[in-house]
Amino acid sequence: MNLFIVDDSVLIQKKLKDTIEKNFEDINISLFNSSEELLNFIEMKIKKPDFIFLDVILPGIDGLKTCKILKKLSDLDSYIFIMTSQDTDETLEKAFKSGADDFILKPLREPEIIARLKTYIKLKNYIDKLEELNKRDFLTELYNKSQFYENLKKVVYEEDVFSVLFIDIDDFKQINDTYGHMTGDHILEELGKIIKKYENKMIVPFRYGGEEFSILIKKYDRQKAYLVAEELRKKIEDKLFYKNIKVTISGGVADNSNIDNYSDIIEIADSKLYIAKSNGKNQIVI
Ligand code: GH3
Ligand code: MG
Ligand code: MG
Ligand code: MG
Repeated sequence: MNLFIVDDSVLIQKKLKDTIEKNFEDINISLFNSSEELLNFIEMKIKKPDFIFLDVILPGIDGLKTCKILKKLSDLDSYIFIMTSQDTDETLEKAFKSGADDFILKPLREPEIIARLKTYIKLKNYIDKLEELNKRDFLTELYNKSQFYENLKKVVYEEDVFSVLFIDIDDFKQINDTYGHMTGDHILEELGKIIKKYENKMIVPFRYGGEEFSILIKKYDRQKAYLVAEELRKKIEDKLFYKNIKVTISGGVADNSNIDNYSDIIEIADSKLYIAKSNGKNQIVI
């Protein structure tokens, strides 16, 4: 976790840094003497602060104004502690109106800093966990459809070359009808696990819908993505699933050459999948 300290007193910076380092592991601390230094650093997007300890009286832009600026930045959701020796209702009110998450009086008291930071770290860990859960489908543990769209939109401007693979299980309705829905779910779970093994920095799979999956493959054009898809198709064809049931998949691959926007690539991959189905299933089409 990243923690930024902004104070014009080097002594206070040091004291706070020592206190935190003594009591917490895995917290990376950066020090700033002024709001300008902090804002410039944040603008460079090298590091994102999870916590900011922000002094009120500073040379140049004061802490309360800076707090307001920080809270308006959409890609920043840092927890901001306002620190001040001004023990008045007015400062307290101003601090919270500026968007501060907490208010700490100077001189700083070590047990107070530790206790408050501990609480917020716990809270942050819960929030991170919930956010991660919200991104995934609980049956297969793959990322869900909304994540597919978010990732796709990002990849469109971040990557020069990438591919999308659409996968649909063949005759899944028949599996449900023959063995029941519970067995169907079990098979989906097993198949999801096979697909999840591919998840890395370059390959990101999603549960697109019921028995449909999509996979984003960065840096690969459709010929290379086809090889990944074929390997996956064979792996599934060769596996005996729950109750020794055999399962096959069909897939369509598209890459970002000649597309105008992200929905084009979905349409192309989907149309290739349709061809794979009409050509007899258990195959990948590019
Ligand atoms: P095709 O080869 O043409 O894809 O045939 P299909 O039977 O797989 O076709 P279709 O896509 O129309 O049917 C999908 C079926 O998948 C229908 C639905 O009951 C089943 N299904 C979708 N989501 C789930 C799920 O979460 N669990 C289970 N058990 N079944 C699901
Ligand atoms: Mg000061
Ligand atoms: Mg389907
Ligand atoms: Mg199907």
